[in-house]
Amino acid sequence: MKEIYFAGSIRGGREDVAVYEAIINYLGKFGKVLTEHIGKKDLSRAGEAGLNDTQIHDRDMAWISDARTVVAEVTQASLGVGYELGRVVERNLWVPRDQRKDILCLYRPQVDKRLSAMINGCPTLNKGFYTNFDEAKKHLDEFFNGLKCVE
Ligand code: 6K6
Repeated sequence: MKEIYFAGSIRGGREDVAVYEAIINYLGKFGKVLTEHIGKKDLSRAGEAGLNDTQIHDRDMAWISDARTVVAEVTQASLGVGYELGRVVERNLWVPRDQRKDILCLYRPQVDKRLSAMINGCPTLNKGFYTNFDEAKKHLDEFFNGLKCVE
């Protein structure tokens, strides 16, 4: 089964954790989600027990490397999510086409949380704007059905 790296805000703010949980559950249709903990309500801004920041960084980068796709919910701005997306976009520039990771950024347009130009303006990031969960699911269906090889 193909692996999916889901990215969502942690220290950037946990206001959207219920949205992350719903997306992660739906992603189970398409593959194994490596980062289910991001949708857990008991994962607060405070921290994940037992791992220091270096261990978290190195583990997450290894998971990104393993993943076939990256799906990010980017409505709640997060330095960590932006960093992860930047690392994958950069990596895609240097690897053969068949090793590139497809990336989808889901965003709920809001006047007080405008999407960063660095995400919205990046041509190799797919963007899915949505206002309700049915629309998010439609973006996910289109994204995964459009991949050349999904198991
Ligand atoms: C849990 C709660 C607070 O700190 C933790 C442990 N930290 C993390 N655990 C797992 N992934 C993390 C952690 N901190 C950042 N990340 C990765 O960066 C996740 O994959 C998220 O996609 C992203 C969130 O970054 P911030 O800047 O919002 O924390």
